[in-house]
Formats: sequence, structure tokens, C-alpha cells
Amino acid sequence: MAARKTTAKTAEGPAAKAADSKPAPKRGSNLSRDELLKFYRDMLLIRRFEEKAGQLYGMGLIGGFCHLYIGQEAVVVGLEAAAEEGDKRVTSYRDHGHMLACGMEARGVMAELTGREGGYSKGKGGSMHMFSRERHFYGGHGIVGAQVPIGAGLAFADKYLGNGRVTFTYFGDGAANQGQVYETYNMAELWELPVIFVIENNQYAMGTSVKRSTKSVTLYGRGEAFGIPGEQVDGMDVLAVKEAGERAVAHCRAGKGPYILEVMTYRYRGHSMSDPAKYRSREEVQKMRDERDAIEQVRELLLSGKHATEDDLKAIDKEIKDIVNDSAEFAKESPEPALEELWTDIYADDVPQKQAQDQNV
Ligand SMILES: Cc1ncc(C[n+]2csc(CCOP(=O)(O)OP(=O)(O)O)c2C)c(N)n1
Ligand SMILES: [Mg+2]
Repeated sequence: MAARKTTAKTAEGPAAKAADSKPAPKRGSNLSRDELLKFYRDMLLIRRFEEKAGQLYGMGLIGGFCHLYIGQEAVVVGLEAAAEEGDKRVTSYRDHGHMLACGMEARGVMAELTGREGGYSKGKGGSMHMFSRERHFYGGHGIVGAQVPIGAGLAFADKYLGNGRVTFTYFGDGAANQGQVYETYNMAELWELPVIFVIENNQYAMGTSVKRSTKSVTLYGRGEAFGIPGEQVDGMDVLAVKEAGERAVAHCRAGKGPYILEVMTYRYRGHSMSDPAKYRSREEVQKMRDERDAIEQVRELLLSGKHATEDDLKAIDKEIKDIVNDSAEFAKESPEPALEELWTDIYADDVPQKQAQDQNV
């Protein structure tokens, strides 16, 4: 079988633009005011939520690992705009943004971070282990790359059921060097599974930059060896992410098999809360924040397109702040899980310690 062509989307050159006599449509003009406002609100919720999580971590209210998503908000928000009800998602440990973007409650996510009963895993999972069948969110996985075959499995089930759903399987640039990713690519293409492999290329895997870890830095292109088409997209531009997401979804729903999106993004914070980030300069981070920030770009579009005034945006900022503060209050007030919870949600029906406890020995 001939491999399908990998399509790289590149910006049009000046010559192409000059040849086009019609004035270019204004960026974002194909989107409604409501859609732009939703982008703004959803990305801001993730940013403020993560900032608050960082504060609670600093106060000792969150234990264990905690990987913040600040800087990458446009990836999930753009792709969720291309998804339909019933589509699935699965991701790594950097997962709070994915949960909020797919409609999980800020209260339940924050309470899980603080290990409280009101959390999505009753306080027993923490940052990396939350699930919501209701919102079709399948985790939260701490093992790098482990969610990739799981995503293909979810897509296999959908194909088997013939329900027209697609699965967004997110992983990082570091995970893209894992062997299981390529075993999964092979099977997914062979069985034409409706799975979108989303590589969140934030340029670093812990302290290792992509350039230090791999020679072939266009990660989506690796799908070509398996016949999987894909493209690279500017992950700081939520509009571009949504459009690329729509192409990927259309491909999958048409029964043509998997699709790869390499979304070029950047995390502003360290790998996790304990990362001093000595492997990159402050200037590099500041430049991204100043020149490429996804939320600022949408803010600019809203204001320049006269879709919203400064006061409208202030009101949204306040609304988001209230949701986040409320989630933190809820998380602090929710009790720790009861001791008996140690024996629930586990694979074994009965365990020796529990038997001993029941028998009072
Ligand atoms: C199999 C495995 N190896 C190593 C680790 C330790 N580890 C945790 S995150 C990480 C880097 C992954 O980077 P990337 O895939 O780019 O995702 P990002 O953290 O940038 O979102 C590593 C090596 C792990 N959790 N699992
Ligand atoms: Mg990375």
C-alpha cells in the first residue's frame, strides 16, 4: 500500500499573498464573538487554576508531583473546540488543563490535588490520576508514553462499536521517542483506528531540549513511515489549533484512520514544581510570554475586533477568579478520605490486611 502523503502546513510566502487580489480576511473573522470569548474564558480558567495550584503547592496543601500547564492552554482549548460530545481524551501527568477544557469541575480537580474526599478520585489519585467517564476523560498517566496505546485501545472500541467517536491521545515531545508510540502507530494505521495523536511539543522533556534528544525534530513526520498523515501547527494560536483539529477530526470520522498533530507550544513553568529550570534562560521564557502568549493573542483579537471592551474582559477575569477561589476553598474544606477508603477502588475484592481488620486480629 502506498503511504499517504504527510501534509505540512506552512505559512504562505509573500509572492503567494501578492498574487491574491482579494484582501486577506481578518484573522478570526470566521469566528463568532461567542466563540472568541469562550476561547478567552477557557484558557484563562486553566491559567488561573494552575497559578492557584502552584500557590497551594507552595503552602504545602498539595503533595507529591504537580506538573503545571501554564503556557500550553491553547492546545487543549483549540482541540476541544474541534471535538464533539462523546469524543474521548487521554493524556499524561500534565493533565489539569485537559480536565478543565473537557468540562470537568474545577472543584473536583482542585480537591483531588489536595488529596481530599471531594476530588475526582476521592483524594486517592492526586494530580496525575484523575478520570471522568461522564466527560470521557481517561486520565492522567504518570508513565511517559503509557497513555498512547491506551488511546488506540479506546479508539479500537469506538471503531468496533461503530459509534463515530474519535479519541484525542495527547503526549509530549519526550514521549515521542518511546518505542510503544511506534508500535501503536503501526497498529492504529493497520486497523484504521479513529485516533488523533496529539504531540504537545513544548520543546523540553524535563531538562532536555528536543534538539539535544533527537536529530529529526519534525516529530509529526515520523508518521509517514506508517502511512499516517499529519501536520505541524502553531500551538500558541488557538484559532490555528482549532482549524488543524477540525482537519484531524474530519479525517478520523471519515474512517480514514489515525492522524498526527504536532502542536508547537511552550511551558512557562518548570517541568514540575520541583524543577529549578536551569537548562534554559529567563530571557527565553520571557520572550515567549511577551510575544507569543495565547491568551494575550485572543484578548487582542477581542479588543481590536470590537467584540469586547476592557470592562467586559475585566468582568470575565473576575468571574474566572471567583471559580478558582471557590475551588480552592472547596478543596481546603473537603475532608481527607476516611481510612476505610484504603480498601475500596482496588483490584482485589479482599486483601489479607482487610481480612485481619474484619476479624479484629
Ligand atoms: C517511562 C518513564 N520514563 C521516565 C519517566 C520520568 N519522566 C517524567 S516526565 C518526563 C519527561 C517527558 O517529557 P515530555 O514527553 O516532553 O512531556 P512534558 O513533560 O514536556 O509535558 C520523564 C523523563 C517516567 N515518568 N516514565
Ligand atoms: Mg515536552
